[in-house]
Amino acid sequence: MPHRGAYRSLLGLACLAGCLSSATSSTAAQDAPRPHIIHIVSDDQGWRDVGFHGSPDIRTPHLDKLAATGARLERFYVTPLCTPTRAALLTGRYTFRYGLQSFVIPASGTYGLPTDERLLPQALKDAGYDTAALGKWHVGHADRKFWPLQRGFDHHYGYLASEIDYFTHEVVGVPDWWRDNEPIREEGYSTTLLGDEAARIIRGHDPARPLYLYLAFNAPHSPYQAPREYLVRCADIADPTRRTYAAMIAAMDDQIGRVVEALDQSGMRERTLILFHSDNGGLRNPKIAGQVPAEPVADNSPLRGGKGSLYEGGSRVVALANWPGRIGAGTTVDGLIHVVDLYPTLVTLAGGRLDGGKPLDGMDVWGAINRGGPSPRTEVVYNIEPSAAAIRRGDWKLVWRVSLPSSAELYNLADDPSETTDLAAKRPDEVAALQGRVRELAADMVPPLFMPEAMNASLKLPPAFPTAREPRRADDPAKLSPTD
Ligand SMILES: [Ca+2]
Repeated sequence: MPHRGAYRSLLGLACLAGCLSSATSSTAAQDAPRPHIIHIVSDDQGWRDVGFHGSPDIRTPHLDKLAATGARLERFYVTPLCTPTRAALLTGRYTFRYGLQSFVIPASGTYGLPTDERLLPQALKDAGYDTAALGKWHVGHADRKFWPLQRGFDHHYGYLASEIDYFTHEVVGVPDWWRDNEPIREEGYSTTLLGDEAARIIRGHDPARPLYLYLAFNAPHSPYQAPREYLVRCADIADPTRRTYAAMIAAMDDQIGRVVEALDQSGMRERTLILFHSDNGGLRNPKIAGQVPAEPVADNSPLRGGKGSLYEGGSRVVALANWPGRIGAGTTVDGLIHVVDLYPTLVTLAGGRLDGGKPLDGMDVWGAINRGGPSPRTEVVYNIEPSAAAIRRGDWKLVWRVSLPSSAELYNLADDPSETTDLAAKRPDEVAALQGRVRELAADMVPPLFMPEAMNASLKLPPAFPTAREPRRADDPAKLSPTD
């Protein structure tokens, strides 16, 4: 492991390079008008579960059109789970720096994204943007200090915890549907309600004021539920769960179409950057489906693994960017982008300041997005937690499980994007170099907030006996039954 001082020198050089890159991009950004930003996030959508990635049965005409008239971000990385990706998106910083690297905040969880982190909406608001968050939050719900209106959003409509029923808007039987800090009861399918709200906000917005609209759909996360009209539309899909999953994506795609239509009608379209990406890969492991058990029907092919996994299928997700006249139609961006990059990229586009918070892991990647040029990013941290880590530098990727029995796998993603051939035994030098880098980063790791709370909660749960029944009195003759 390099000396800590040497690491800090390297870090300084990296920061300098980042600042220079940022300055160049800032100049480019100053030539552009400050855009409205519509930031759409889907939940657990598979890599191939979109028309423009060649899905044989999922139809997404509105997303396909945005991709065809904008840029496909083909190496866009997030983290493998909901809470960490949303935290990384909001902070521009890797999650191991503030304790959200392990699992998600469960429905019973009382912790949240630490309030000393400066969030993207705060930076955009300081730059003069109106800000609204619709849909899923999932970075803290047990205390109002974690809620969207307390973290930089002018408006919030949607839900706060982990996973809701699409029709009742309940999580584990408890209502979780809110408007601006107040609980509300509404009829309707959540995907449609979120589209309604997004269109309403856009149509009522003064185009002269820049808008940041964060639209986080719960689709197509479990539970698998869709309105009948969409199930009928997907009737050609034989597997009933896959059919419902496809219907959920179709419903979301329709709402994205309505958002674009509202932008067109309000005269905002030409000055609007639309971003779309999933928060993690599609579900392939039913053990991490959430509150409601779900069959894995998502398709991440040709990527390995899925949600919760350190393989590419967990973190390399479907993504696009669209801004008429600013992003060339049909652009394919192959440069590395991580969701932490959105903070500095968007704040710079907005003419905001990056120096109001803690040191960012994100880099300004606008030059890669709008011109399909090279990305300044050469390294991707998939995750670093006490029991496992994965990191990519250039084309080399390490998947390192440190809990016993430990293992280290090495892949060359240029030659082997599906991670079929472990080269660790053949390239011990690459393994050692990547392990060294993980150790450097892990020196700054904050313990996961999930662990002590999960331990505490599980110790307080009642015992799990096979059946519940009234104990017999000690003098009950039946107690003596030899067959009992
Ligand atoms: Ca998710």
